[in-house]
Amino acid sequence: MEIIEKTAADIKRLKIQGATNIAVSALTAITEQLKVLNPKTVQEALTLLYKMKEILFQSRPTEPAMRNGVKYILYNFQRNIREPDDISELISSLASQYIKMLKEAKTRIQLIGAKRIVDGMTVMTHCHSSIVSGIIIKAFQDGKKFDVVCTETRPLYQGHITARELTEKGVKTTLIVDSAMRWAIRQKEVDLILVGADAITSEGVVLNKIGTRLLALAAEEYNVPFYVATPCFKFSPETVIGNLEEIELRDPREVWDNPPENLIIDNPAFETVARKYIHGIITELGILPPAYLYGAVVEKYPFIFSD
Ligand code: RUB
Repeated sequence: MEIIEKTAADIKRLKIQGATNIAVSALTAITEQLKVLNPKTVQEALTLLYKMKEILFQSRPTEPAMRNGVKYILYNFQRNIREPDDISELISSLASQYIKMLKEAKTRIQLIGAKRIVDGMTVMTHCHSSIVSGIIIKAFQDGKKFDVVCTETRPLYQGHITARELTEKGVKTTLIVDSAMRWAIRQKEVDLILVGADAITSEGVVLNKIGTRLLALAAEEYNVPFYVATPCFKFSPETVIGNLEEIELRDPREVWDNPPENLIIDNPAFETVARKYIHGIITELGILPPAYLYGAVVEKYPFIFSD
């Protein structure tokens, strides 16, 4: 399981970060690993898939886009009743289908989201979301003139990825420390906030990088529209039956590698944003009110609810 273990380790230490990148990398790793292991029977392939699932799911707990991708493979593979000629090839094509769905969703979200950015605006974001960066870059390439504010995102500075991606494309971008979030909304006269998502619950609650709820609260104070941009594949079906989406607690050494003895350091990766703070979720199915998302997922993606 060398390829899977390496990918899981890269996800855990954030060499691969962001829910979409994590899902794509995990499914690519499954394909590559199966090519090496080359299972000869359906049963053998299923045993390997379950083992890979276990390793990948342990890498980062708050990642339904990855979990739903593995589910997509298992759901469709188990419904393929004929013994396939080439098992690895079949699984590889299922992984590619899910990656394609993710990429098409991303393109559609960029088109929809970019329309919400108009000339003269200041747009703010937090952390690094490939979907949000995509929306901003699309609006910029459409010729819109606007400014962006992004947070640095302690402790691992994913905001630097956002800042680099945007400045490299020519977008006028200002970086702030996380605790200047509220200050920036007021002083930079922010008009629109766009954040990504790691998970969406049955109640329309969104989980995203720690600090996102604070940003939503500050947005409410200044009446700034707060939008989440995400494909529906981040829906967490476990939340329908009462389970809470787990919030990953990371290594305290990311916060301080040489702390004084007896100091307790908490390092949560994500937090929840209640739907009352979210003006809309920009998805591949359109801009949805948070409470509507569950119904849309049931209708469009039944595989998400399979065992
Ligand atoms: C990244 C993060 C991103 C979402 C969405 O956290 O919170 O907003 O994952 O990303 P981390 P995307 O850096 O801890 O993975 O829009 O690319 O799916």
